[in-house]
Amino acid sequence: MKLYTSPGACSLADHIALQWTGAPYEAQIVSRDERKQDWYRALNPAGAVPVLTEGDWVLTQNSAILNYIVDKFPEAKLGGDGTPESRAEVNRWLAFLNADVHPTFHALFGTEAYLGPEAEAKAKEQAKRALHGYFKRADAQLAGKDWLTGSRSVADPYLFVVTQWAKKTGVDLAGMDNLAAFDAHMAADPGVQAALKAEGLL
Ligand SMILES: N[C@@H](CCC(=O)N[C@@H](CS)C(=O)NCC(=O)O)C(=O)O
Repeated sequence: MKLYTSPGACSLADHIALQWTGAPYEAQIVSRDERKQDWYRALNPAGAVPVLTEGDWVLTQNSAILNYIVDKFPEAKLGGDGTPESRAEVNRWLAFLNADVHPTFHALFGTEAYLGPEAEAKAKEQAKRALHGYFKRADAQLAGKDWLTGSRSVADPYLFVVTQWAKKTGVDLAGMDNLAAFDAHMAADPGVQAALKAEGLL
């Protein structure tokens, strides 16, 4: 199994999840330039990470890859506590992270520069406001918990990744003490540290 990842991108979530499984895998770091090349576009026409391959089989889309890791390595228990309800909770938070939180960062990563400086600044401001609300929801969910859904799951590394983006882009996380505690214990986790090291981030 091989994961294509770029340093600190959403694919870091898959990288951490693979570390947590304890199973053998290969991680290939791909640069922005490499993602534009034909060989990479053949794997993912979108030119995006993550991509996961198993022999000739190619899987894209972060939530699909994270769910595949859950199903492929059931002994790692990264998809809830075994009940359909807890699995649904993991998927609820994955959807929140992948469909709500992640795309809201686009404005902060400069994808709206085509709008011109004034509209872009407004888009950034609006994105920061929306993200503040999203992170407050995650902070409330983490009250009294070490992990988003109570037990360690594939949603946790995704939250960790977007929290790093929030810190870098100046999203207001003040007073979100549960999120800060989560961020600190994730940063101290050996699997997280191994993935960060492999991506040249530690
Ligand atoms: N819907 C895709 C989005 C993936 C995505 O946004 N990947 C970013 C990194 S976090 C990327 O590779 N962007 C480069 C690009 O799209 O050219 C998924 O969930 O996997």
